[in-house]
Amino acid sequence: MGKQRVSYFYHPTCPLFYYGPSHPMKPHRLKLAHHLILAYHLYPKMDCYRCHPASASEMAAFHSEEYVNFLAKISPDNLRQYSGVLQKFNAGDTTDCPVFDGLYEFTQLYTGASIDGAIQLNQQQADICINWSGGLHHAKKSEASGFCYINDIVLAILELLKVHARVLYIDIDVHHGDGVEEAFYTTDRVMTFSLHKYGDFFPGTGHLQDMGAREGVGYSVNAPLQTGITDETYLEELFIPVMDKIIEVFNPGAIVLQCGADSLTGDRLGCFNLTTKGHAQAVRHVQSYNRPTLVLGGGGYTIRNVARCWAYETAVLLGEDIDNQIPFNDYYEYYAPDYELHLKPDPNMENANDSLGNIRTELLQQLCDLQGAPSVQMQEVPPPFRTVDDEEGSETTAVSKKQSSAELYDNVD
Ligand code: V1D
Ligand code: CA
Repeated sequence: MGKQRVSYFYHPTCPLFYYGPSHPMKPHRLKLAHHLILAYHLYPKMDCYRCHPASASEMAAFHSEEYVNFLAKISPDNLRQYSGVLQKFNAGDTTDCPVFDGLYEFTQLYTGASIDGAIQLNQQQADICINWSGGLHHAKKSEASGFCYINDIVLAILELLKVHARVLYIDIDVHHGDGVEEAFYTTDRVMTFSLHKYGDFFPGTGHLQDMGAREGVGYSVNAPLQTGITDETYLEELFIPVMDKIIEVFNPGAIVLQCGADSLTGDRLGCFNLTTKGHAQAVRHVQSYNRPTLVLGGGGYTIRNVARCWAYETAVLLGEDIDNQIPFNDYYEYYAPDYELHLKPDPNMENANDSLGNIRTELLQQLCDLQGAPSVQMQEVPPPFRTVDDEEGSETTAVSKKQSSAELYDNVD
């Protein structure tokens, strides 16, 4: 496989938003990751862009107008006037989704970057697009959920579907990718594959038997896992065999990979025992299929490890070897005491996954059953027709600004 062209989307304002002092979601982690990427000299090896802010009408391709208007208007200063709708839209201090200063602008930036990435893939300007600020997989059509407000993933997949007959979504965040699954539950044009902790864990969905409905039966793939899963079990017993079968039977034209880093060992909210190398091996394996791929962030609450993970995965996607010693950068002290890139598994954590063979067998059977279904067109089919409306819509409005190397040096924030 030759080197793939990688585009990287980063907006310097995105890390500045603040969910609040006791909230585990810290957009500041994006700045740590970006500074590691700069310090490892990865930026000259990719095309770097500042995204456009997504507009309300772009968001309304999936979300209800009423919900988008609410997000655009709500602020910490006018919260009291909105007490009724706050509950309806699951936002505010009593929920996981606080209303903080600049909330709407934050959603515009992380969403704009995912849409820009999808457009670049559609136009074959890049083979891989990276947006570590995206991947907010819990947001619903008219509801915030689990720290997520706008579902940038659903919007990016809708963009990819303008060109590709089938899109595969993969979710390695420790939480179930419920918002994306729900959005495409009844279609055979999007397959969703989520691996997640299941049982007494947010959001509570993602049972092995949840396979899709109507046209979409068999196209939702769920791997419910238990605490303490290790690299070897995750990859060899489940991720690789199931992924290989998905590619064989579904043959997607494009892939969206959500790389939530809360599946790493030592995460503040997560409970898996994956290392940076194991997490990145999943990314490398997806890359080996050589399809246009949008790579997104997601959860991740031990922020020094999130930065380690996403910087390393950027290097992996670029085909670059990087040193285990963290290079000096503005946030060097975060990486004390070892100042190393890679995480070691926790030797004291028990791996409670003893029936992965059964889960693997059931999922492989679910995928085999798709091969037998007479109505399914798995061969390469021409992409659906693009309408004039499509051409006039997102493609002309969504423009990301390419960053020169000099700008990146001068303005690393
Ligand atoms: F610990 C907290 C402190 C303050 C505010 C929220 C939390 C917290 C931790 N875990 N909230 C959660 C999860 N919510 C519940 C609630 C109890 N029920 C009423 C709901 O257990 C939400 C976890 C969200 C995970 C988000 C994500 O990592 O999947 C993500 N992916 O992309 C972006 C975020
Ligand atoms: Ca997941």
